[in-house]
Amino acid sequence: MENTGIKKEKMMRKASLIILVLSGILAGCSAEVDVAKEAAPNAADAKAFVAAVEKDLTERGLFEAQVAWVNANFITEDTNAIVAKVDAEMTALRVKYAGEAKKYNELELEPVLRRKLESIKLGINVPAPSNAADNKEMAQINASLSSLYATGKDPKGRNLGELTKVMATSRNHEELLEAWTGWRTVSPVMRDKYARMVEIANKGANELGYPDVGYMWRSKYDMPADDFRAEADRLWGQVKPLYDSLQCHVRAKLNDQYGDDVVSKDGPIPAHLLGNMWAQSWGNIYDMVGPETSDAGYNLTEQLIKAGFDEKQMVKSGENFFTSLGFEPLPETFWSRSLITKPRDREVACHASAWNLDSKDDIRIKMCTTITAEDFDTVHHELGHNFYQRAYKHQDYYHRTGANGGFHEAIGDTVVLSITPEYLKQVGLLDNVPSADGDLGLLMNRALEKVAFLPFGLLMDQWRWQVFNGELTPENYNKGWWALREKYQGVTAPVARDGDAFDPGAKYHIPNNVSYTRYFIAHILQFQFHKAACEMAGDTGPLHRCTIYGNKEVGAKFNAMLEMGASKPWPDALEAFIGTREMDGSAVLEYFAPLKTWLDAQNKDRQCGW
Ligand code: X8Z
Ligand code: ZN
Repeated sequence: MENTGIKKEKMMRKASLIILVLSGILAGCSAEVDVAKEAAPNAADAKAFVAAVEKDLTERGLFEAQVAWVNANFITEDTNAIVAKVDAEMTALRVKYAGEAKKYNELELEPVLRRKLESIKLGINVPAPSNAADNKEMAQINASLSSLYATGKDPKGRNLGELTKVMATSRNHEELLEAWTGWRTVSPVMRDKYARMVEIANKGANELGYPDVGYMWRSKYDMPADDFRAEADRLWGQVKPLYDSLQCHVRAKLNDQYGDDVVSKDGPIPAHLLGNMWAQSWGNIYDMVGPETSDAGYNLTEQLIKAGFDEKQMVKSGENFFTSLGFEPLPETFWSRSLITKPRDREVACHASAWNLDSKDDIRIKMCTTITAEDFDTVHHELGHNFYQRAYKHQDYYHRTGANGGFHEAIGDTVVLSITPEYLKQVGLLDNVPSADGDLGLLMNRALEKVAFLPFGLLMDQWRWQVFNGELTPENYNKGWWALREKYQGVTAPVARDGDAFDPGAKYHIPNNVSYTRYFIAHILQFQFHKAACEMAGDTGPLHRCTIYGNKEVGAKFNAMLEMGASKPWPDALEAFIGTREMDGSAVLEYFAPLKTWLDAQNKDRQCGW
């Protein structure tokens, strides 16, 4: 695993040491003193080290990504074994570099270099200890968890795509419960593996000098880990009153639909009734909870079907939005290499993702697209990742990522906020733009997706932070999970959970170790981006009617932020686009202000809270 650039650098350092020792002897002073002096590395050494690491990881990154791509597109015992082997090798290499980076801890260095040295450690998502056996075991566990999730089936043999459809469309609570509990049969087998992974990864974090893995994840926001926790809480505090109003109204409508035996009037909402497998976004129950007097008058899923859209057209439509902003079209290889339609005859990881394999132009998405409004949004979400990746491709290795994780998740979503009726009419997906009478309906639709998501976006990592710091032990994993679901979302398990249940494992990002606070942050940032973009465009109407479609001037400013990647701390990137350096939930509140007034009027005689 030794890398040639670093080997050369070491040899040169040895040679200069010999020269120095010799010159010391010639000068008649003590060789030991000079050796000690020269052994301490200087800023130039640190710079050369970082450059060599960046070069090496860039070169090896292509193969690592190809292996991961093949596995995710063709899941078998063999590709799981291959991915585990490469993962273990790459983790060992990264851990070795992180250990070497410690040499430069005491040096006074320019901020960019110091930040890159920090990234050498923090860039390891789940670190392993230097001990090879633990590293290998963890890589095998991770490949296995990932594969268990991707290939999971309920007792009737239904996959997640089929169960998702039931959750979205059924209004029969028994059928919903069966799908909900059915999917959760895939995860009990994950629990012990997950617990062992936590143990090994924490050992790895300790070797790198961190108290636990959760602390590492919170350290990726250009501020101390504890400050970031407080920042996330502050943002949640800003938007919580809006969420609470939505939860209260939705609960009352579900109570009307299903009755007191299924949904109480004052407790948490059973998790199987919200139109989504994880109750994380609720757009699919609009028909039951939307304002009766203010319907936007269209259903995007129906419009897409009516227009005869196929999977590729869904993606083409997303590309067209980005090119309208002045971005270059996707390369030909995007179309020949992406996975857009679920294959019939092999196991793939259907959870949508966006890739850049060579850190240049080999951008691709992988998703089992359905012709639904939900996936129309997801297509734009994924392309946001790809256009970001391509915009920052000229940056150095450690800067080829989002300003923070939340930025990466917010780019495509910002475009989604521009999918307005006015836009849909322009691209031929809608005949008539609804009048202002439909505004509450439009806002409710958006709130069911975006506001409902906020507490879920936060609690996923609240759970993991407690798991990684040892507050939650494996016997309490599931109890702790439901305590957080109830606390933040006001959502409860629809049936008592078995002792062996491991419900967090039934959500993609847990078995795949994808940190999740990024999505919470993105759901704040995208409204800040949208508001600023609409101001730049000179749009003076309500935010939910503003679209930046076709606006090349806004596109150029957006691109300027994207091109920066992570080359500067995120407040600089934010300032470059919107002129302020703070994350702020008030853009969310402004966007939904008319809906909040309406919700509070609806809730006037209801007992809110849970
Ligand atoms: O995982 C995703 C994307 C890929 S980064 C499809 N999202 C989160 C989820 O599905 O749970 C997007 C929204 C939240
Ligand atoms: Zn994403």
